[in-house]
Amino acid sequence: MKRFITFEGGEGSGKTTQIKLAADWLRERGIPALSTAEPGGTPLGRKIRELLLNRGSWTIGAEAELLLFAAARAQHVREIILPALEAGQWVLCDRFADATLAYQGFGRGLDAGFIRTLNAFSAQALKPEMTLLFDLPVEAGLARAKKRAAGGRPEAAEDRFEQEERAFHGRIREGYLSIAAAEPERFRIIDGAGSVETVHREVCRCLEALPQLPFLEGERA
Ligand code: Z5A
Repeated sequence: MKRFITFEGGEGSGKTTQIKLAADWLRERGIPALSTAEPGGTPLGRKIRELLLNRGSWTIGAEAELLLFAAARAQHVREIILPALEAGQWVLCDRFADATLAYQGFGRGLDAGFIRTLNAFSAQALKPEMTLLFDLPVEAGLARAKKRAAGGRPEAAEDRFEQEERAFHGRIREGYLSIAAAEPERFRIIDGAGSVETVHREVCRCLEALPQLPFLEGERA
């Protein structure tokens, strides 16, 4: 069975922290897990990421932004995700197609129908088996991101998305919750406000609940 699990949420919701812990947790149980992220994951994706997060000075319109995320995803799916799934690895992905609907659809106001079509095209119709949505009030997420940016490392400086107004981030949060409500069988909504350990335990519970986990048989015995 192919295991493709995505981690989604607004700014500072803790996805990146949790995906690393989840991948380690799986590997400790003998499950080959690949952890990857969008935009990025491939050399082309990393170039596109630099353009998109743009801590420089050029302008990117909403339409160009959408197409750049789609291009990064198309390469990521072809070069990394599908081969890993074919090789029997579990793939954990930090953001995927739902992010495009949340950010470019709900956030930027681009047409949701077109985004869904473009998402299916760029992902070769691949859909996650399960999506963990880390939900956190906007202010709390932005405060975490600001604290990280204040750390002084250039790569942690605020990016184009973090510099957006609060209302933009509010639309993203509501957008994610409505995408999740439309597909309750795929989504698990996790309260991102708890401690790293509490949230990790919740993630493990979601992974353990997946059917036919070989390691669970051993742990229960
Ligand atoms: N984007 C898009 O518009 N369309 C698309 O199709 C795709 C993406 C795929 C990518 O930015 C941007 O691209 C993203 C959406 C857009 N922008 N935004 N916003 P990115 O990859 O650089 O960043 P990100 O995906 O937004 O992640 P993030 O800002 O790094 O946040 P995170 O992954 O959710 O959280 P984190 O890195 O795990 O934690 C953030 C900080 O909080 C960090 O200092 C942690 O130590 C701390 N943290 C984490 N968990 C906790 C808990 N539980 N308590 C306290 N502190 C915590």
